[in-house]
Amino acid sequence: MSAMSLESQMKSWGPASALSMLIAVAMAACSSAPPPAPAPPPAPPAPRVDVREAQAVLASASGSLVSGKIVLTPVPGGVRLLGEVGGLPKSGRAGFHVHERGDCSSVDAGSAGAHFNPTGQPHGNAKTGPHHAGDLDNLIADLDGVARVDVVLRDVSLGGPPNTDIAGRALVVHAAPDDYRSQPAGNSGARVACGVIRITHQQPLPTAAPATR
Ligand SMILES: [Cu+2]
Ligand SMILES: [Zn+2]
Repeated sequence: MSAMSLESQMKSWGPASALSMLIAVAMAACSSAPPPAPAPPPAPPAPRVDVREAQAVLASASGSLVSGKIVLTPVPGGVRLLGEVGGLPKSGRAGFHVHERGDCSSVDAGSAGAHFNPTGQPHGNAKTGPHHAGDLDNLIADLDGVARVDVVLRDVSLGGPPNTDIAGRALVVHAAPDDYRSQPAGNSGARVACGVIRITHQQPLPTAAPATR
């Protein structure tokens, strides 16, 4: 196409065509503008887990022959303890508590600390009045010195808020029965077995927003 013919063609477009070109250019500029920045994602929530089971393997302490294993599972209103403790006095009774520290390392299990007591209550009977959250009924041994445990400890959790969570604390068996009255521990004597409550089955709970990293 010659210069002459291009010039004549541009003249033939007229003002209307020039306006169309301007609009087209303006629209192209609009469509190529960057999209607005997306809103920042919400902060990821704290990780949560659903604890299905924990176990405490009770090893002898204070030179005793007492040992056992307790499986702990969440139930409505508390935690169920199921298992056996052996090596107890035949047909005897023995104090049994959740203690506040999951540390059974000392020979007399003194490392497990006091009874789990997040609400500042006196020691007592879990069935009949004020008591530590970790207070349990005495173990009752059979003629072979074996106590079968199947009890629900109320108002505690596995993996719940720190003031209810017994995971990572210790189960302790004593040489003597708990009188459910004497302070601070029911006069139940030496600690003859101790086991840390360890989570064995758990799974993440779904969160409101997917993790961003
Ligand atoms: Cu105790
Ligand atoms: Zn107590």
